[in-house]
Amino acid sequence: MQGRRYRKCFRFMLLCCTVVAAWSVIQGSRRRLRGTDSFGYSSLDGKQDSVFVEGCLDPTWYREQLEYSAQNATFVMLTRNEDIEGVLKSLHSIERHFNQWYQYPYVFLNDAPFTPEFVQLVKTATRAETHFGVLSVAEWEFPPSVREQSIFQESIDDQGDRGIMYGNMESYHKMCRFFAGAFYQHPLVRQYEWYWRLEPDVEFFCDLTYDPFFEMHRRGKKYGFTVLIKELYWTVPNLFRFTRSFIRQNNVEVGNLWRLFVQGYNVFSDDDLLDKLVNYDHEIQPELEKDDKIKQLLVDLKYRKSEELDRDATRLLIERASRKIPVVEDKFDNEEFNLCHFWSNFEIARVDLFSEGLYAKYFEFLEASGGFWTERWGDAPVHSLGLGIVLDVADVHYFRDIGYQHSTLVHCPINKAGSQLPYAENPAYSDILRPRGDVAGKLAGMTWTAEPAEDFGVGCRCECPRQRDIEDTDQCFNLWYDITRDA
Ligand SMILES: Nc1nc2c(ncn2[C@@H]2O[C@H](COP(=O)(O)OP(=O)(O)OP(=O)(O)O)[C@@H](O)[C@H]2O)c(=O)[nH]1
Ligand SMILES: *[C@@H]1O[C@H](CO)[C@@H](O)[C@H](O)[C@H]1NC(C)=O
Ligand SMILES: [Mg+2]
Repeated sequence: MQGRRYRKCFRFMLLCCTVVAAWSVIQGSRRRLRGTDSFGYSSLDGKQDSVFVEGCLDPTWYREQLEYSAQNATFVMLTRNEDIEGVLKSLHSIERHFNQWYQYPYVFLNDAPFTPEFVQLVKTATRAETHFGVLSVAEWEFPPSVREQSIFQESIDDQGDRGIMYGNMESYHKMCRFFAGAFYQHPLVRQYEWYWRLEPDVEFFCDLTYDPFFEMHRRGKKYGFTVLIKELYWTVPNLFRFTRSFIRQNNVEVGNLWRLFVQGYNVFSDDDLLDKLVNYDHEIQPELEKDDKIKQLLVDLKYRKSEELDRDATRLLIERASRKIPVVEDKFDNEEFNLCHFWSNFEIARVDLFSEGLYAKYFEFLEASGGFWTERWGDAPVHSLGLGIVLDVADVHYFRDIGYQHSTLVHCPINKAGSQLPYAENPAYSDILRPRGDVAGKLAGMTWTAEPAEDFGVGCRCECPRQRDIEDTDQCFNLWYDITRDA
């Protein structure tokens, strides 16, 4: 008897130790994943942009504030009937982490009619208003003048042969072209002032207890993002060439956000010749040294006899006179696209930013160039270059507090210490958030906070996957950091 009890107790202790050990390994590797050199440990707040709310608020209290007003805003998702599972997953995540408290409507768009089952399943996943739209042929298909050319199909097949990601999928080209242009003109989208773009199979990791549309409105922001990454070069080889032509032909003065998307070659703004000869920083010093010698030689020529002249400098002068201007293939007007772009599967933005004015004109120009089918221009780099044209840095907001995953990329912030509140479900929503027998639903209802909270954190009740944050893995983020520091 005694022995068995002892063994039982021992086994229990062993179990406890294992759990504790596993927990510390998890915590340790999480630390390593976001090492102290990680952006996660520093504030990114600056004059241009800062996190709207660090940590949690009580949404009921927030909505009762006098200055608060619900915005003329909607979620929008383009999707297919067969994506229903991923659609429900995204809906469940956004309802659980945000929309149970705010109930913004949804617009679902599709190039084919939604089935009654799709509509019915979506309606069981939210109490908010839902709209379902079918795209017209003009909105979805390339124009007949393009489709009827044999080069159209050949061009798309060729992109497949060259191994360009999604290059040989005609539907993917249509999708990108749609999101780049027609999306904003769609009557269901145009009935709103703001949209939040969603995709099937995305996940949110933190609670958003305030209203992002209202905060954007109140602070005069126009575009919000969560992920900034580099595009694959071979999807957009000529996008920047056409973008620069658009700028030149229309005498456009670009916004100061432009700097986020280009590598500039204007090294010597006060010396035309040097500027042509030098493209990269490491070339500056040697070129300046040569230039000094040549300048001195030109002075000496006037006052000295030829045998007194610096032979070395004479050689340099002759060399320069016969030197070709070094050409950088993708350089236009002294600039090159650095391939950085806001990842457009998540966007919170004003509809009129894209539906009107210069961006709409820019899209028409790109459409006429044929690049949506001769190449595989993504809507994301098109949006970003367009935004670079029309916006300043201060018009853009980084939703750093929104933990988000699409495909394999993750951004998930550290929780803000001292500003965490217990999760309180909207009682009217319990049946929607916890469908019977659904494990995900049960998990979503849990109230514990697994993440440690830290002073420099920004998140509210985030439960992050153990994966390196995109903030720390893509160099475009360094650029955002630098740009929001100054100017
Ligand atoms: N109705 C419809 N929707 C589409 C079609 N192609 C893509 N979409 C939707 O457009 C959005 C983006 O398409 P995805 O295929 O997910 O593209 P992606 O996000 O770049 O690629 P993944 O990394 O594979 O997710 C998703 O919301 C899709 O559901 C299509 O042919 N018809
Ligand atoms: C919402 O905004 C759209 C676009 O500006 C406008 O047409 C519509 O009347 C607005 N709706 C409400 C309820 O204010
Ligand atoms: Mg996707």
